[in-house]
Amino acid sequence: MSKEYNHKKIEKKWQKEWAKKKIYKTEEKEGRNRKFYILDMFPYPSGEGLHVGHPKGYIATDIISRFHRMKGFNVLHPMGFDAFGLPAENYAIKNKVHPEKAVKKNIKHYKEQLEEIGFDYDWDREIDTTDPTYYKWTQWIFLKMFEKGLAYESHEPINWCPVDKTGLANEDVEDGRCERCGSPVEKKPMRQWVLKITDYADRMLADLDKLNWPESIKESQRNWIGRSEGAQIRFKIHDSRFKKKTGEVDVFTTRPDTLFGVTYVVLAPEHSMLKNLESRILNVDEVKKYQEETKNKTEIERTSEGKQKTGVELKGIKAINPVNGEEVPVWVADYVLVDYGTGAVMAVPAHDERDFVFAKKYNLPIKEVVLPNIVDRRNPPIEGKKIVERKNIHALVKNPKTGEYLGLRWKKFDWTTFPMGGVEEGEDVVAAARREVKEETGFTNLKFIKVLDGQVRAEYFAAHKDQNRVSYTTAVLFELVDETSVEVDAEEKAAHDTIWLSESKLNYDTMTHAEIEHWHMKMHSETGAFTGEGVLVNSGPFTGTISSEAKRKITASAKGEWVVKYKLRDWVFSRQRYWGEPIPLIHCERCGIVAVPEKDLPVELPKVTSYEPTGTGESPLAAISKWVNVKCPKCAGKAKRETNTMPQWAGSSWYYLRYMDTKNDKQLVNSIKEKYWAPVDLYVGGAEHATRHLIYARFWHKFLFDIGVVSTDEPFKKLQNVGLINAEDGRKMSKRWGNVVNPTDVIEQYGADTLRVYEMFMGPFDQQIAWSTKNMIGTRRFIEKVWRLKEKLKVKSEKSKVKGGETEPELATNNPKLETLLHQTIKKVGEDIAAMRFNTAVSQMMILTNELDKEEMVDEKYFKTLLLLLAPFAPHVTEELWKDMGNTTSIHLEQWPMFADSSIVEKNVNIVVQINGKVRAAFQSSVGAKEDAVRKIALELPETQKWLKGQTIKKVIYVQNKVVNFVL
Ligand code: ANZ
Ligand code: ZN
Repeated sequence: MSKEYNHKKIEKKWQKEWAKKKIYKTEEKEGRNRKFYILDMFPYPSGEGLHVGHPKGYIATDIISRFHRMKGFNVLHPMGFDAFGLPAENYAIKNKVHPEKAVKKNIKHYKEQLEEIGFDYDWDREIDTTDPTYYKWTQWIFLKMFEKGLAYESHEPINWCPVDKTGLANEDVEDGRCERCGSPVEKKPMRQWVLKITDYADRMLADLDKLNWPESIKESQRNWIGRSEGAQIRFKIHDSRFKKKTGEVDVFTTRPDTLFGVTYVVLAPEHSMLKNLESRILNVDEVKKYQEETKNKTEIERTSEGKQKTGVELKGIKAINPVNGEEVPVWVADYVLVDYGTGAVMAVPAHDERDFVFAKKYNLPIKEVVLPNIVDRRNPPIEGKKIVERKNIHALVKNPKTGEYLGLRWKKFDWTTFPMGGVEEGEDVVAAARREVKEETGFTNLKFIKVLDGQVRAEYFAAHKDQNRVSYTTAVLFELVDETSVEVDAEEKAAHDTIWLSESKLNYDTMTHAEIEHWHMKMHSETGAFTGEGVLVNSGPFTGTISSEAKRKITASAKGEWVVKYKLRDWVFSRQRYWGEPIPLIHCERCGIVAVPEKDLPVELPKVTSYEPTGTGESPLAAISKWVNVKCPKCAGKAKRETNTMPQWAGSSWYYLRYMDTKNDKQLVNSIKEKYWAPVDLYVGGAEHATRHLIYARFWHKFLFDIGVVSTDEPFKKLQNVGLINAEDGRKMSKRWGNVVNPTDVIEQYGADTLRVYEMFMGPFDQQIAWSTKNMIGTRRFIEKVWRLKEKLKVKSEKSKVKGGETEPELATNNPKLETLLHQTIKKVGEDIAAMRFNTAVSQMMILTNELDKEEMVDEKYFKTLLLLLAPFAPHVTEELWKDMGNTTSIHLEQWPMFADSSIVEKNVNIVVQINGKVRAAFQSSVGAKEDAVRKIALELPETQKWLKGQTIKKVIYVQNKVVNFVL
């Protein structure tokens, strides 16, 4: 064995050896409680191959997989390729190769790149979603859905990408743009197949609670499913010339408590009712023109915030508010979407932002019916005291020179207030505010700025009057022009002093008014709508009721219905492209739509020479008459195949099941095998799949559960996200920026083990971090140090032999400190792997290595343990050293070391790394670690290196168990 660490020799050799001996071959065993199914999101084999960011997640799962195997688990850790869909097809078109060929080549390249990294995949279980023996089952699932009525044909307008020339699902659209190519999405009516995912909305939402997934992903799914509870309320529609009912329209509202504040009703431009009203709308041409204009707008143009809202009033048409019989105008406006709720809204500009903006633009009335209701926390109402209602003003007078506000400091009470007081009968609020300022402070030269929209209702105990007050307060904003003032009368003077308050003092700690927080927010907000809940005013018999109560009561009174709506839309499932699974249906002239019989699956994608998209709404398959024309399976009459294909997401919606039983041609998965492996114990992948793949897979899985194919109702028990690796320049790695680092190059120069350990050591696993070749070299040094430890092992033991025990060499075993450190390390590395804190596991192994390195000679036991702990991270070098110690079987099939009773294991402490006294990093170390050990680790941390770059350390201050501070 060579003395120098030569990764090139070692790594290739062991990869071959492992493959030859099939040491990672997985089979079901007895005793299911020791199974562990760990899964990576399988890659889309693009033409560009992997960059160093891609394998980060795979390295993590590989470590966990190896760790579980060493702990005695039967591990399933498979890999495959997701190869249907647009990227492969576009690549093929661009490079003028058939997608099938391109995909084969790309998969081969990907697999080579993955193999170089030394993963423990059982390649006998590899899958490829474009393989007919695989997609036979994708088609089979579709047929089952069709059978159960969950796949239906529709002609609704859908999202259409003009560049990719295909229809898209809502999940493929991001901020109104095609998720693939970034073009603005259009609406296009076309024939399509749709999957009824909405039937599963409630279960998909409820079951999120039982998943061990990152909270952020669960929250994205909740928002995507978008459950809203509210009321469906029916408005009668009148032809205003005849005051006669001509129809009715349902609106969906989450705020039926605002029903008395409705000042108009809006229909979406696509609302079906408009057709029926045509003959009665006086300005029908204008309305039709508007509908046409809407069609040409993209989704972003219609809905993005801050966009000008547009609309047209339906002249001659009125809606009747069911709760009070009030007649309100009806508008058509594109800020109302046809496919949400009922496609119509009751507009309440006082309490809804969009309605407010619209009402301001078109001069529609704004009627306030809900007031914020504040119960004064410091002076809450006292039970049993008299309740007195008051109408108040608060005068907010700003001195523009200083930015300060006029206040009163009360003498008898611990109060700080604005000038304030009651509004007299018939007095206008602005006049009342001027009067109070003059009476209380003497100032008379005020410039009126504005009345803050909306009153505030407040409940408090007024100590000076010994009564409970319910006040309705309006705030009036002024600017002080100059200090012109009149004499303040003696009584007022005795009550308070005039003071000036900086804006930072306008809060409930300084001010007595509980309303202040609301004023402060209002002073800086653009809109006037109060969108919160509160207490009802101007609402007939419901005035004084709080929103939460009023919602149900008003719904009942208006004969409305309490309903649940979802934002989730059914899954538009057909693509007008070539490279996808054919949808296994046949259109028969006589029998209609007929399923392809199960025995005829798979319906293979025909080999073609022209596969470019047509853009006509037809798939390229439609042109292949030999393939299209078939006999009807039912009546043997003339029939045609469905020519749309499935979306890219189809094959990945169930692939994790196929790994359990890849070769089965009778069943999607054998149920004994399924029961053995399911569910996936840990799934690792990118957060970008939160509302696409992870939604679709849960939907299909629940369906398969319902029809008895799988035994669990959720596919992935635990999910973990990978933080991206950015390029050294901090940007995303991309061919476009020319900043891509290819793992093949890194492996060639530094080795796969270095790549693996470095990617895990870079920082917390789920966080984004930039690549640094320099830091990676630090990791390589660590591996070299481990390599050199073997010298201490051999040379020393030889020496001791020669010397014949004359002077007993000091063996590390006799070192109790080291003994403790060893057990701490076993414990920590195991716990950290399980919790995916790989970076701290590595730093702990570095500490142990550094300590061992200080010894003159190292007991085999220590070295052996270090190798076992390091094996999941650096499988090649550990295997080589293991063999070198005389072992004949693979280290990867060994048992994970045990640590001694926790009583001898000291606790770890968190060491903070400071640079010039500023905290820059932290890591875990054992209690009582010596300065040089701690300093070494601290210096190797990527964060520290970043801050020290090129500078000299003048001094190191170490506070044991706490801080290491580098002074520059
Ligand atoms: C009256 C109202 C008053 C509303 C108020 C809000 C505040 P979420 O929570 O997202 O479900 N809405 C209903 N259907 C709509 C559609 N097709 N297009 C655009 N907007 C629609 O939102 C429900 C609220 O969004 C509904 O409640 C409705 O406005 C609006 F002070 O009704 B609301
Ligand atoms: Zn037929």
